[in-house]
Amino acid sequence: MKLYYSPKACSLADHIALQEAGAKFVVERVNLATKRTAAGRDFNEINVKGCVPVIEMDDGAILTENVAILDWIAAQYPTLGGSGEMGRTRLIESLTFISTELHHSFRHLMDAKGDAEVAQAKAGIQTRFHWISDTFKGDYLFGDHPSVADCYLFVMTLWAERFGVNVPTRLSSFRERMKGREAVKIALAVEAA
Ligand SMILES: N[C@@H](CCC(=O)N[C@@H](CS)C(=O)NCC(=O)O)C(=O)O
Repeated sequence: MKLYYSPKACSLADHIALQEAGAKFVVERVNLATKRTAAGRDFNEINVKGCVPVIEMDDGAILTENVAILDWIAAQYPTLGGSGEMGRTRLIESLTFISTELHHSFRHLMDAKGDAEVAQAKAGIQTRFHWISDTFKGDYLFGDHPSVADCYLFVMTLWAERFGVNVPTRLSSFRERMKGREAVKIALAVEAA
């Protein structure tokens, strides 16, 4: 299995989740500006949408979209899923919120022009971080161990740090807790290399 990624992009969530799972996989870096992979392939031929993450299965099948990839990883490695009777549904609920509300809101911030637009975009992101922080069931979204949704949320909190967006204390503690995890350290080191 191969994960196509771009350093510190949203694909870091999938990278961390695969590390947390102990999955057997390789990674290949994508230059999103040139749409070339490290091996020199045209990335648009791998994913016509031109964006990471992409998982290439051993049989050549291609899987795209964070929500689908992270849900697939949780299905293979159930300790990374949601817990309880509604576990899968709660997981999809969190993944969808992170994708469509948080991840998407960062696009508004990146596109914002002028102080007023930047302040408005940051306020929108902060509101969404507050909403999701109120759903925590413990140190992580679903209790005392991380799920694939925590991996995705962690990347959003890293982006918050990078773009100067304040997050609630529960989420800054979560960010530091995640940074201390071996899987996170490995994924970050691989992407920094
Ligand atoms: N709908 C996709 C969006 C993924 C996405 O936004 N990827 C960004 C990096 S975080 C990307 O590859 N953008 C293409 C580009 O910058 O050219 C998903 O949720 O997986």
